[in-house]
Amino acid sequence: TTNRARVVSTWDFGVGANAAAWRVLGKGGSALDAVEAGARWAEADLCNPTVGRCGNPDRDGVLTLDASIMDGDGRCGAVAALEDIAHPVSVARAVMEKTPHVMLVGAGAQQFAVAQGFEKTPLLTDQAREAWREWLKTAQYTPQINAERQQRPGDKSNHDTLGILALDAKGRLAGACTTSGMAWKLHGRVGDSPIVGAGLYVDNEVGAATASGVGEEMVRNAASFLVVELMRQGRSPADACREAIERVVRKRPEASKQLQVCFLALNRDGEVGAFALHKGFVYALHDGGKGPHDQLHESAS
Ligand code: SD4
Repeated sequence: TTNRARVVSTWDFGVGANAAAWRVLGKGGSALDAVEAGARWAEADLCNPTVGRCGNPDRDGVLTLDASIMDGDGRCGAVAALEDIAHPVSVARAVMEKTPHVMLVGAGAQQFAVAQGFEKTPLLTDQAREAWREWLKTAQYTPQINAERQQRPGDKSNHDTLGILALDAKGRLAGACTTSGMAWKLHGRVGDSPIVGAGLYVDNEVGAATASGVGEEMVRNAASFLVVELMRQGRSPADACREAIERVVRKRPEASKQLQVCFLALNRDGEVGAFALHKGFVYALHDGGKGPHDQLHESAS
């Protein structure tokens, strides 16, 4: 039924991503088209230091992008360490739909994108280059726990990823994740966002999950897969996210004091839940008018 259709996205910029996704979902479009539209909005229309164009570069001054997309039927595609292509989520979708593979990286991903008609264009902004030059003065890699509200100039934020999950009128789920990764990362570093099961996982039988924060922890714990599997065992989305956070802490109690990890989940009934290691994570929900539009929710932590 239509009244279950909804979309949820990480962080406050999720409001804009949800609005873009709803232009698809509200007309009866598919969850897959909706999450791609939402992620494309974050990659292009938004000038944010952590997603798409305007993203902060790695420590060599190179902007590299990671993205994934997954349909509830198990199809998925991803790109990692992609340079100079404005819409990594759409390249990820092309990997899913036009190749026998699920992931392309670096130069090969770019070569594939260009062959598919994506334009090669420099994405590093003057602001991001300036932020990098500032960073070089100390060259210290210290992820900030709550980076999301800090804005340039003097921005210290080095993470914030758009994770977006949708349920459409036909009861199908899909998700996407797109990011420039951790600012000042080593050149070649890949985070969780393009790793299916870590930064994103979707299964029509159960639900969908995505993550934001220090991606190494999500990879270590196959975290988005874990959240979906916990829901499969009967946990609510909120409980599943909380239990996955507990797993992260148990594995690395000391490190967990210094880094942020956030999970967002949506089950096949349209129930939404989130949990973060530290205070400060917010997500946006758009359900097309039954509830509050584009409301930002403070996650439990
Ligand atoms: C990464 N998870 O590359 C991403 C960064 C992020 O909120 O989510 N920031 O590790």
